[in-house]
Amino acid sequence: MDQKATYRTSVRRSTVQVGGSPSNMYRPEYQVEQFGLQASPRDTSKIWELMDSYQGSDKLALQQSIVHHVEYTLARTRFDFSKFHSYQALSHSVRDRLIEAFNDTNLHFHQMDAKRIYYLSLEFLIGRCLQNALVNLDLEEDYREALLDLGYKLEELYDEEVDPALGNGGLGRLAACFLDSLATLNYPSFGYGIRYTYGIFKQLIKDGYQVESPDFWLNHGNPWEIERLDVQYQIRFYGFVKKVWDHGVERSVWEGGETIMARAYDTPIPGYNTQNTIALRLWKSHPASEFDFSSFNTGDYFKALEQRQKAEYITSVLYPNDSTEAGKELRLKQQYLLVSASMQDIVRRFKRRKVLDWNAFPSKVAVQLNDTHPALAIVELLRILIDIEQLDNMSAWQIVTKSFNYTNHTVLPEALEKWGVPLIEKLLPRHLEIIYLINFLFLEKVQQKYPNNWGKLNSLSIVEEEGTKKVRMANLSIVGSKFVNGVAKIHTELLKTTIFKEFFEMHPNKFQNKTNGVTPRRWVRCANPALAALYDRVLGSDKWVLDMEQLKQLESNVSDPQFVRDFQMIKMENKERFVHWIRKTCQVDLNIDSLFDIQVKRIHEYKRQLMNILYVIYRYLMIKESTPEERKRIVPRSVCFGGKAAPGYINAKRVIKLINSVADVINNDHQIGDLLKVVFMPNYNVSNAQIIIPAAELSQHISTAGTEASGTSNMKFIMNGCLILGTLDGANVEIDEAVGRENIFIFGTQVEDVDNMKEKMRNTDPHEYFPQELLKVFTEIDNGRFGHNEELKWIVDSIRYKNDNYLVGQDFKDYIKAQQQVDDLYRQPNEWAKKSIYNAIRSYKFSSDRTIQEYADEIWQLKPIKVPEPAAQKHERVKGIALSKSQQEMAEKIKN
Ligand code: NBG
Repeated sequence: MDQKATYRTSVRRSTVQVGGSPSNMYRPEYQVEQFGLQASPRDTSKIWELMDSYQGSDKLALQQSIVHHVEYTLARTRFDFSKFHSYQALSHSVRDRLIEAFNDTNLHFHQMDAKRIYYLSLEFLIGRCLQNALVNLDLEEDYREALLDLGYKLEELYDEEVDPALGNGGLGRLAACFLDSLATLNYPSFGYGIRYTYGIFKQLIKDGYQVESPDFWLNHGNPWEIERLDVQYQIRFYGFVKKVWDHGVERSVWEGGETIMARAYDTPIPGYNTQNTIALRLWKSHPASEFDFSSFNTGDYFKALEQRQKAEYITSVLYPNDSTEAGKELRLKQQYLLVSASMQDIVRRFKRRKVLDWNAFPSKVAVQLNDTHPALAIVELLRILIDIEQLDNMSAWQIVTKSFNYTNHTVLPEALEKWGVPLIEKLLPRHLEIIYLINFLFLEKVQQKYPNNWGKLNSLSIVEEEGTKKVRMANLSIVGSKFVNGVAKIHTELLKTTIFKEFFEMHPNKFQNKTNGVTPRRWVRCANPALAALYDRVLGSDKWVLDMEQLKQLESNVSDPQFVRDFQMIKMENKERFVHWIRKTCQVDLNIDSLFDIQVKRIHEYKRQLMNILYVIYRYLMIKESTPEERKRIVPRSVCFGGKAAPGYINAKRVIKLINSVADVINNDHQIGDLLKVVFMPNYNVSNAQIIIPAAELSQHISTAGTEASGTSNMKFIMNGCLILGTLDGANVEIDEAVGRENIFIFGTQVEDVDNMKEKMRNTDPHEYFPQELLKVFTEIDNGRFGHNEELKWIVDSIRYKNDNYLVGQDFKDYIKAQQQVDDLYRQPNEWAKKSIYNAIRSYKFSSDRTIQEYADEIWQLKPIKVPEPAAQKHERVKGIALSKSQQEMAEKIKN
């Protein structure tokens, strides 16, 4: 079993070279001249020779490398190192191997003068790195064995890693899945983001309330990043624009204000089963100079230090996307820092080409804007091209609009970014001028197409004129981009028919759909190793990890009772792991035979966690009223919630309180026993998602139709063999198509009826509008059944008087019906298992490999470039592009 998809394992494992010394696998050879670099006056042949092979991967080599780091990196003695130190030493050892592949990749892309895609995002929710790196490098087994001899279990060390949480939710996690697929599919690419000192806050639950505490994830160092002291760019804020005449042309010079530095920190992102290892480059702000000498000389030492701190403050904290971030100067500074440093880096890389031809820029650079947060990159590139590189306005604009693309992730009007003109004018005066220039050029076109149509001009304009003038970042992004995409079919349709209707009418070909996806490496292979092993065994190899469509072959296995039993066993083991974790983190004992029903995602009114908990109350009341005979037929349930509420989002925080209050009552009601349990799992993040998702049997994705752009956890759940209870919203629509209506529980108002239903809700007496089942639940809450707490009443009030904008009341009856179908099916374990399996093996469309392939073909026009694999013989190693025909053949032979 376990035949590997490529020769890689055999190459790595055949490197039996005793000692921590280099293996006998050779690295590709590149010549300095090929880089257009100055040949060094020194003879570098010795250095090349010393660096021409890889580190060994046999057991002894791995052990030696671990203990090497214990002593020389961590400076611990053999008597004095803990589990955490072992994790650190192990990580450094893995990092060494990552860096080899990373350096080879960078050299190779450079040498091939590859077109690259740059993914700009204010958030990257990458989660833990160790296991992912081991799996992608195919070294998990080797390290597991190596560690056993040293007295450590690999899995225990995984738990020592802090979870880098540099994102809020779906948008940041999507960016992380995309990087994994970009590396795996050998696409030349970079992720650019911010190295926040504090990630998303840690969520604690005290007395049922959410309490936020800072996430200082760097407390114990971060072995996965490489600090690039030599990659720094100056970033300017404030100041003024000076106009100068230069050979009869008026030029703008942005001067004065403050400058700081952005410094690069690279995290290597390895592909699966390939040498290709790309960079996630995160920027951290630093003071421009070590000291403000003027204050220093006047004796104001502390003022000088204060300046330093002010600069560092810019990248200190990730904003937890809520209303409080709107209009915040610091947030705008973060956005500008990211885009300015990244665009300077991209331009520098482009200028290293032998011949400088700006028109070639779009054939070498594609930039993807992850939502509008990095939209200023459009303006920044224009500034660089016009003010610094001295291109004329029109040529610069041509280059920019061929290089950028924009992904929209929401249709909720309150989430569309706008920045006040006065703030931009103060912080980025030159950029405001350029925005006006872009708008002028664009509105001229609008005027040509729709003469004197003020309505059109008004809604298409980048600048909103009503009240305080604002810059509409979505409009800027659309105007400055070649392509605009939504993240699921239904979402893209809504973009075209609602919020971006007028843009779509003007430029129909600009709009595309790219349904989201998730990486099967992290979400199946790492999170659910037993399921992965079952696939390997039945399919005869692990090729499915790279080509999820292979899972189609398993359709016929669904009628094989042994296969179904294997699947059930795996689910049971994952449930056990989960029960254990819940006991530890929530002090609740779950009934392993109950249906594990899970809703994990940010808490938001549109996601309707409220509807879920109101149903739980309804179910509780039903159990209480049932006769002993009826009880026997009740399906036991464990309903688990997880997710953070933005600190300023009062209604969301109240929902958390309600869930906890209900849990308190139900879990302590002896009459209920094991029939119903409710848990709120604190601090939902990537690493606990890896425990939660594989254990789920039912997962809820129940947003009001038309509100959830896509959702991505729905994809992770089905990949792990879980049924969905959901509305026809976001990617659920495509999941429904993929798995078949008989394998999913769909309910609720459909998107085309939502407006009518809202209208009906506003025009109907609440006593008629809300079904009896729900009114009964309201009464229990009002009466203090879950505590005499005003806030619980306010939650009910938030929807009770014609404010039910997310249609909880409208959909409740249908939801109860769907829940009954869930129970009916769960009473037939075999049927349940089969349907779960169909979900898993029909989930292939939702691999982020498929998504990235579509972006590459249809948006970026990007070709994969595979980094040469290690060569077994010195003379066989790949010599970059200078390869002769016979060498190429040789290289091919090694590959096959
Ligand atoms: C979120 C949507 C999700 C979607 C992710 C990733 C934002 C602004 N949007 O539905 O709410 O799955 O983006 O596309 O975070």
